[in-house]
Amino acid sequence: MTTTQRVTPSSVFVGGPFYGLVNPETGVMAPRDQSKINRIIEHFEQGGAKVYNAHRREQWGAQFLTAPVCTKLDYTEIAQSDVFVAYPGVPVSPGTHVEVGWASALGKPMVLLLERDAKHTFLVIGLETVANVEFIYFDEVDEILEQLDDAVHKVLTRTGPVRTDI
Ligand code: 5HM
Repeated sequence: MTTTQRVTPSSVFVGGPFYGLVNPETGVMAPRDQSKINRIIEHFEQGGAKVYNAHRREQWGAQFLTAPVCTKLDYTEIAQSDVFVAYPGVPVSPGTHVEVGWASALGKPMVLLLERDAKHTFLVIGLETVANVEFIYFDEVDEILEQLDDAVHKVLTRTGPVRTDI
């Protein structure tokens, strides 16, 4: 009997809504919003991967870097990562959409986490035609974690766009 070994990443970039979620009164993201990102980070770190993430790096809003510094860092870290995993966001995260564009153009394997029954822009939903991407639709973060390793395995073992029939 042959068993298929799951392929796991050595490094992951985790993106998602940030600036719009920082509460001006506390200066940081709400605990529930932090947790949505943190649980994804922890999942990969428990699997032994190096995780790049701006939210934690910038202490959830308490230690924002300057725009030029974080832009260059994020681009470099995405380029260095085996896989890009992100919440494009509801409401939409402008910075994450920029990152999705970079990751696509860099040919980076991607897993995008999409709120079920919400509106997502056509250029994200249509990414399968030009990128190696898996979508995970969710209501709760637990649902993401159940599917994440399979989705990552799929993108790491596939080359090129998912759909070539269009
Ligand atoms: O536009 P928004 O802040 O939601 O963009 C979030 C994405 O931009 C994150 O995935 C993060 O990697 C990056 N970002 C960052 O690195 C965003 C901000 C604030 O806009 C920041 N550092 N200070």
